[in-house]
Amino acid sequence: MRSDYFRSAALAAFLVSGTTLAQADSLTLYCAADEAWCQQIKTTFEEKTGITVDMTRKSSGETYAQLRAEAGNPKGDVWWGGTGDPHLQAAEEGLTEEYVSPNRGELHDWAIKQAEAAGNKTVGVYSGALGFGYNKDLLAKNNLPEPKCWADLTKPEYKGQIQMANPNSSGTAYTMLATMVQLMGEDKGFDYLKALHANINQYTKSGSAPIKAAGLGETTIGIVFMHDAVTQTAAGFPIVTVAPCEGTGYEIGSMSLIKGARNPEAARQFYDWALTADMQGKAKDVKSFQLPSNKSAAVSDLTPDLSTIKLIDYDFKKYGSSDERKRLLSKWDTEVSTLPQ
Ligand code: S7P
Repeated sequence: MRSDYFRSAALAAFLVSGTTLAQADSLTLYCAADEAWCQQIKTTFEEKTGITVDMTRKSSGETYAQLRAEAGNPKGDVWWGGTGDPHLQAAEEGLTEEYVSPNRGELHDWAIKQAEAAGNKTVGVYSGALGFGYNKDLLAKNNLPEPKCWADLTKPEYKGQIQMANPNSSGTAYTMLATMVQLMGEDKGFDYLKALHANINQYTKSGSAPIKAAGLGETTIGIVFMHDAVTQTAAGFPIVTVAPCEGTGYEIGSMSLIKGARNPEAARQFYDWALTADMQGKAKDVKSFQLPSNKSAAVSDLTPDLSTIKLIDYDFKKYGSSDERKRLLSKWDTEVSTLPQ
């Protein structure tokens, strides 16, 4: 009798709202970090809460494009990880939801600043510096000098030896593009990217793919986040990580709640948990060596020490703005990617 009553009430609510009833026990997660870390997060959250997580791993730029495409009928609940710039762009375009977690006080200032720059529509979950890595065996075999600086990568001896991702799909590669513009000024930065293009053997979709390829001996050098190069060394590949001598940019890997989410309660539960020291401290177990945003999270000895790296004052607000990101990507498409090699 009672259960009949609840069934009819649920049916009436369904008919009135005209929408599918949300299942409180499920969550759709868009994850833009490394596959192993995304899997760990899915499994750990499921075990902890009993909530089933439908997780899709895509690169940062691709995830942003998916949110835009689904804006009229959102399918995801939370976007976790990936570089901060596209999260900021999504916030500006109203694709994500404002939220201040009760756990926010546990975070480093840089993670909170990222949230404030976006009217609390995103938050920093980790950080890491851009750089490159090389396969020391291949370098020796090809009789190449050790590259130490960004400038070295445009030298003719490295022709066909370097891989990076496409900045349209990859947050890592967009960080590279925005870094060169900030480090050298726009004209010189684009001159640099054009000269580098002559040495690139492939633009990959995912940001960490170039250093995985270097580990396997398919390319000598990969332009990636330094922590992604360290992952390959930790996995036993002959990879050396380089912090470029001129200085470099960095990311604030971020997390955002998707506007119009079907499971908003589960999404907030995930969000709060993803800011805890316990959750963030587990990254190193799957060889993800970013710096966690929770001040008390365990940090691996292998995590690159950002205080010893010459970092530029990366302007996240400007380079994560919708107009600037679109402008730079379209300029790269027309002026760099179309050049002959
Ligand atoms: O998990 C490693 C990592 O480098 O991947 C993220 C990256 O943006 C996702 O890959 P794409 O470059 O393909 O977008 C970084 O946030 C993260 O540190």
